[in-house]
Amino acid sequence: MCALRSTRALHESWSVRALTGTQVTAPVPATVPGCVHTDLLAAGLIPDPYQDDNEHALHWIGRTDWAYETRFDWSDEGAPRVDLSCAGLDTVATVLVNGVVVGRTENMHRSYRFDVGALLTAGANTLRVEFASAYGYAEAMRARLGDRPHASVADSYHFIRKMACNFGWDWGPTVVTAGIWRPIALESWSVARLAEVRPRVTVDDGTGRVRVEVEVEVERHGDAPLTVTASVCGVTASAVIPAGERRATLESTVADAPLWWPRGYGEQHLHPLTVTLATSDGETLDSWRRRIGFRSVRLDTTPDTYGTPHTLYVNEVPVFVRGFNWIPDDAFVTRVDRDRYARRLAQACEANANYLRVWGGGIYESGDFYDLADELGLLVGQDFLFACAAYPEEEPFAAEVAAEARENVVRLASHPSLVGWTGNNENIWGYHDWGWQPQLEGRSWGAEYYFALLPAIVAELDPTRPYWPGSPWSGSHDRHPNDPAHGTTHEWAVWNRIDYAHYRDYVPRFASEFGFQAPPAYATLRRWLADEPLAPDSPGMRHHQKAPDGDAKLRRGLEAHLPAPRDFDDWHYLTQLNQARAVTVAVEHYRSHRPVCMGAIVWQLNDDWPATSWAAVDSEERRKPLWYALRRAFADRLLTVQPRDGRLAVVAVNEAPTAWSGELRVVRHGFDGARHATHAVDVTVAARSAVTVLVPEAVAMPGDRDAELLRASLGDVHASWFFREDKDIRYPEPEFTTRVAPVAGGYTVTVTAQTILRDLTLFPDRLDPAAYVDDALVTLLPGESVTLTVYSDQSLPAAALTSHPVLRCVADRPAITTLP
Ligand code: BMA
Repeated sequence: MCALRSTRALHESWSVRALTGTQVTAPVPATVPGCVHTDLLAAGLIPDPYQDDNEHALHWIGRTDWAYETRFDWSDEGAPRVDLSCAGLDTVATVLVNGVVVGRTENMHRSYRFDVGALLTAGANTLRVEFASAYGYAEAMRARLGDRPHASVADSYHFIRKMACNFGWDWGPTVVTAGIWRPIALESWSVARLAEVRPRVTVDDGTGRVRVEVEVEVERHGDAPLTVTASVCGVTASAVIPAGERRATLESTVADAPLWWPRGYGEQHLHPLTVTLATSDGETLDSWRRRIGFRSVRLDTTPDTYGTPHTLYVNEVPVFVRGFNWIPDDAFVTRVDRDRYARRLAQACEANANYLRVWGGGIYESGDFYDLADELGLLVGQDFLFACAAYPEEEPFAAEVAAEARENVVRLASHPSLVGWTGNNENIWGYHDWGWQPQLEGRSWGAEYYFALLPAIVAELDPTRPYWPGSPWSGSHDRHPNDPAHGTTHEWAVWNRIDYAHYRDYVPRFASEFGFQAPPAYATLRRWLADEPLAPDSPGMRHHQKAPDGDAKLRRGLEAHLPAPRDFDDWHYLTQLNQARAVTVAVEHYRSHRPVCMGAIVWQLNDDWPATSWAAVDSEERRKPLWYALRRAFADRLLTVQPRDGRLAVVAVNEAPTAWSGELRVVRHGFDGARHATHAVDVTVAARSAVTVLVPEAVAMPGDRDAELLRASLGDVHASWFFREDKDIRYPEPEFTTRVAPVAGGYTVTVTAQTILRDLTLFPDRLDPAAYVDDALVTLLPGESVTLTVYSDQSLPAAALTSHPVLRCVADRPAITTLP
């Protein structure tokens, strides 16, 4: 028999038409992979859903049934099997080839394969995929299975296996999509194909020997004996799969191969692994190739005197996790291409993060995302896709969840960056604490998934990776699921109810969520909102703030610390500053308590549309001041001033692989720059440890707390501490000189302070939307200077670059205009 294997993408000549409703009456050209919203937008039939409040007027799209259709020519090349392979259908789909139904699907998170050879004809063929309204499906399921509580602003998302945040979230729009969201192709093959390849890497941390086991499963057409071969690092293993059988395990041992390390811990060595399927005559039938990495991973949860740690070990080195929570980078996920993933992951790395948590209301992230994480050494924790709700365990959901979990655990198994699976986001907490139980009246809520099904699947298919039932989860049913002394913790009392100083009230073992909101960059607002003038409560601003009571929480958070904003520009700067301050208080507190605390994952890195949100980088890829603050707070070497037992201490935290030694100087300055008291001590901070130095009273006690600050320095790392809140300080009117010099790619802006300038920040996007700056939130004492580089290819007026509202500091108070 002649061996054939070919793939033909079917991404051309698609159209989409509405099957219900009256808004769209004719077929519209469609992009595949893609979704209906972006197709209607490209056709000029709808306004941009992200602009102003257009979202409201477009809800009908999610309530409409749609049909995607293409025609393609086909010539029979004699392959005994031709499969229609659908890598992702969103979501409730009926697939028809030449008018014949070949399958029905109801899970966006799975792929599907249909044997369509018998239906294809030489010449013209049609492929049609009909999508029923996701709302219609979810609401019917809810009616059948009984309602279940949920904690998000969205509705009915827990009754369909579809990206939850499509239904809206407290940072995202409601855009219930439909479409062919991942590649679709015809795959011709004969004899057999590789249905599943599952590499399992174990490293003997003692000898450094690496064992690569590859589990192979084939799909057959016919019964011939087969040969399967795996090659990695020059080692080849092969096995025969006898007639009638479908599985083989190939084992290789590799000696002296360089390991894969997280960034900051070593190199990211990746090794090609090739698996080939052949007939017994040696004719190749199929092949599979990925780059894998050699590393061990382990979660230490052995009880200690503080409770239950949650410490990640990679290659037996404990890693302090400095991370971001990751949400889909666009509510229309099909727009997120590899370049965009690359830019966003680079922004996480440049902020000195070493970890991304893929949050459970989004997707099992793409191959591109994981390939990039492998290359960058960014560790990834992937949630199973359950968020903030009680989920039904009845059919069809139990079977769908099992199938999607099995598929994605296998799909992602080759990626060394993936270091753990988590059962859900906040569902155990919600069940325990948020009044769900009386509403449920005994109905299922997902416990079987988190405590039985999912751990069993991970143990069976990927026993090398840790599984943790929830984020948060304390490790025991006998404890509160969000008990900070045990396991993972979400800190949301700050932001929702109490001031950010309360981050310091306790030490979590591993903070997997905490965060604070701020508006996106000014240029982002100007692009998406027509509000004239922009105001904190102008219509567009309100529409792009999805958090319940979000604006009041922003205001309350601000009032405790910063002067009252006098106009919109002031509000914008101060809320962004307050976000940076709040989150860095948490990160520095958590890091100062290593190794009791071994993880700080900020909510959230990115946005999925232009919004006031917890993100450090907005939807237009602009970095908020928080991003710059985190670059310092996440740096390997951190100096931080912390209250300790009624006194002040300087904590030097060193996550670098080498010791950090030098003279630690703590100086109490007057705002005029005078040195009132100094404490100097030699310190050595061993690699991956922290040293706490109490500041002597003579230095720590201010003479005039309205006009003094502490500054600590160790080498070129600095920390500062103010004795009062900015709102209570009578800063001198800011005086400074500036020098703007053109340089390749933009300008340098040198600011020399004549009075204290706190948290000096430049916002060049106000002059050129493409412009950005290399640093932010710099505090200068009189006589000190900073040189910032502004990147822009525009001609930016020096006067505008160096004055309000482009150049800001806390004491720079604009003339009063009115703030509604
Ligand atoms: C947690 C997250 C998200 C949410 C965030 C901010 O609940 O898991 O669901 O967006 O807080 O409220």
